[in-house]
Amino acid sequence: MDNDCLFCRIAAGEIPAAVVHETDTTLAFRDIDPKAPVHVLVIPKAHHPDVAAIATADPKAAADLLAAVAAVAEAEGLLADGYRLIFNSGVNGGQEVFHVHAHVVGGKPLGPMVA
Ligand code: DGP
Repeated sequence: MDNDCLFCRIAAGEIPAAVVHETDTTLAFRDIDPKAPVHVLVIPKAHHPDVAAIATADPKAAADLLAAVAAVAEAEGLLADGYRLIFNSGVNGGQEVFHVHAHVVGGKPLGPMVA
């Protein structure tokens, strides 16, 4: 755990969050500033800064993360109409919290992807 990392502290229960799904290795909670009716962040409990880092360091943790995304999408009722999965990566990607997280966004038509 990185004590200076916001999402490590949420994973440790030190900072409250609206948790919607949890496994031994992952945690999913609602984004504090939702951009759609459903906006859930899915994180590994272990600290990895971004998606490339987790894929390289621990492929099983990356697979667990995607399995948790699928479970959240099903639990939030997103499978029928679809949703968007976003990994903002690095400064140019708009990443603000450097603990890898998947944004699961849906509950309304999102239209085409824009950069
Ligand atoms: P990103 O730009 O991809 O690093 O997204 C970070 C997201 O984290 C952003 O959508 C807002 C969310 N966020 C920031 N601080 C908190 C917090 O304390 N609690 C929760 N639930 N979400 C947070």
